[in-house]
Amino acid sequence: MLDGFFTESMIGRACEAKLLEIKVRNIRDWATDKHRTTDDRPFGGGAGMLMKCEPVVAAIEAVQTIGCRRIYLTPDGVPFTSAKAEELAKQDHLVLLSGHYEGIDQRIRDTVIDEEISIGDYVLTNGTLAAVVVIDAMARFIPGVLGEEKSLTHESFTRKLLDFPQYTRPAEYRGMSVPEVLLSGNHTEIEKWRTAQQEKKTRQIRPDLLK
Ligand code: 21W
Repeated sequence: MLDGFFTESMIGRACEAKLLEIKVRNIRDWATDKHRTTDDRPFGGGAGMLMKCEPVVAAIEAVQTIGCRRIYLTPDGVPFTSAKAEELAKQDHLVLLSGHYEGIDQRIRDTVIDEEISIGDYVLTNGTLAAVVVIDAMARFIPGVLGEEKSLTHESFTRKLLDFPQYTRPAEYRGMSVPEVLLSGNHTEIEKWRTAQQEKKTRQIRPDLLK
């Protein structure tokens, strides 16, 4: 699931260029019993299974380095933001733990986790995609990962406004014309129009961003 995404996409190219290194680990490799057990039933009852302390703690202790940040992806974590992505991009080494089953034994969090992140208020089936989201958003802040033409200063969430509408050829499609100003060549007017569109769209879709 992870290797596919990390070899394709912009992230794959960043890895080839040695801007980033990603290692995927399977907790099962740290299980010691003959069935390679990683889960067990919750004390106190309840549905589902929890990840056990021993294999998870052993896995993290095997990969951690001095000064690394150990992050658990969990629906009850701190909401992920662009600011967090930028902060994580400055770190030398991140260890991301994705939960499976109904969650993990609290003592894992208490011993080998530095911070907990949620990617939003919806429920996923497991934490794997959440780890991919965090890595993808973080990687864009590593110098060289975005192409030369793309620049972070032109990105919406550094300015806290939504994007303006964009058009390419043809100038007319199914009776819909490209706004006249974009064909005018007047760059001052184009900038003004784009900013006005951003403010209008942000007011409609995300008024919370304007506060
Ligand atoms: C979904 C795990 C539901 C656990 C008492 C305490 C990682 C995620 C996830 C998942 C439960 C993220 C319980 C946004 C997400 C993730 C899988 C339920 C039951 N009872 N960000 N806990 N949404 N999801 N826990 O789902 O692992 S980051």
